[in-house]
Amino acid sequence: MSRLKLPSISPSEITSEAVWQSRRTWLRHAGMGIVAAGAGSLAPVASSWAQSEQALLAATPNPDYQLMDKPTSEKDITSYNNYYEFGTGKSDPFENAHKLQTRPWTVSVEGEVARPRTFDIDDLLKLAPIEERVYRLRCVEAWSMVIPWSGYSLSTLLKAVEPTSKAKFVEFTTVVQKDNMPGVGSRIIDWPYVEGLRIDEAMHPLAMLVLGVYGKQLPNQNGAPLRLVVPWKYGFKSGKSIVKIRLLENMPMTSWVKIAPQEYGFYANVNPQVPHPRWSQATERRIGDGFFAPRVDTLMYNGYAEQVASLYEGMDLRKNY
Ligand SMILES: Nc1nc2c(c(=O)[nH]1)N[C@H]1C(S)=C(S)[C@@H](COP(=O)(O)O)O[C@H]1N2
Ligand SMILES: [Mo]
Repeated sequence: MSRLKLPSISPSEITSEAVWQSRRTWLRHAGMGIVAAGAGSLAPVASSWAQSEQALLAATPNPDYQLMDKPTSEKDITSYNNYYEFGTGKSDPFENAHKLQTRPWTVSVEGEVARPRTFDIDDLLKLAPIEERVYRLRCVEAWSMVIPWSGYSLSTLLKAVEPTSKAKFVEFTTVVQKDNMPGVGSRIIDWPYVEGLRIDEAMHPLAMLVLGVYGKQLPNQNGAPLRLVVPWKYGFKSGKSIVKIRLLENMPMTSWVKIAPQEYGFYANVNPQVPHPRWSQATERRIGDGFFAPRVDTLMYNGYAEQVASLYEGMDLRKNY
């Protein structure tokens, strides 16, 4: 009888996505009530995308932030991106972001706070335990992904600087490195890319300061070394490679509102009932599902209504889009 021959896989061939998937299986067996997605496939990756060489970032899965949705592959998450500083094509960030300098890196937190402070990225990596949370990401262009982010609530950082009673809004400014960013020569955006939140949105536990993805530090194209992720809003609210956070009394002007205020609002909450002036927001294309896969219904607040709807009680969501 011939012996059963298992394919031997060298450590360099094991994608961290596969490692991540086996950890999910372990979690399920450990009885944490999480349904892991089907076993990670070890399908060969396209030659243009190899296992990324990001440093590992240990993160503990937070059982309060998991999803039944199948996670998007690490390959898709790191090669299909919006990061206009590196070009407007979906593969431009993957192709061009290697030039971004992510060390040394500081984030200045200032404005209406009792204790303004400049944090070094290494301080931010240690400010709170790093959690893994699986969130949906819904781009305003009507595609979406399911992403296992690593980080902690933005509120942890904001509390550390003690917002004053005048702090009603938070402004996020992202990095400009002219020599390293081929996209900033174009005039589409008046760089730097600036985004903002109301203070109660910023303090909501779902709003996340993200330092990693799939158990590794963030790849540059995903916003290294740190970014924001606000899962109930369209993806453009989640600024990448943040260098400055300002707490303000008044609503800040933000990049997309400046470009086209009739198309992009300050709130930008995911809302299938309010179409973009040029396309419907009722459904979305899940990246990785294949070209012929049916579109997915877009959920109110991207599926986070139970957690965030109360923030917008009494607001006209057609006006405050
Ligand atoms: N600095 C900066 N941040 C940005 C963008 C950008 O062009 N520049 N694009 C936004 C948009 S439109 C989306 S959908 C998300 C995409 O994040 P991902 O590429 O990690 O999926 O990043 C957001 N953050
Ligand atoms: Mo987007």
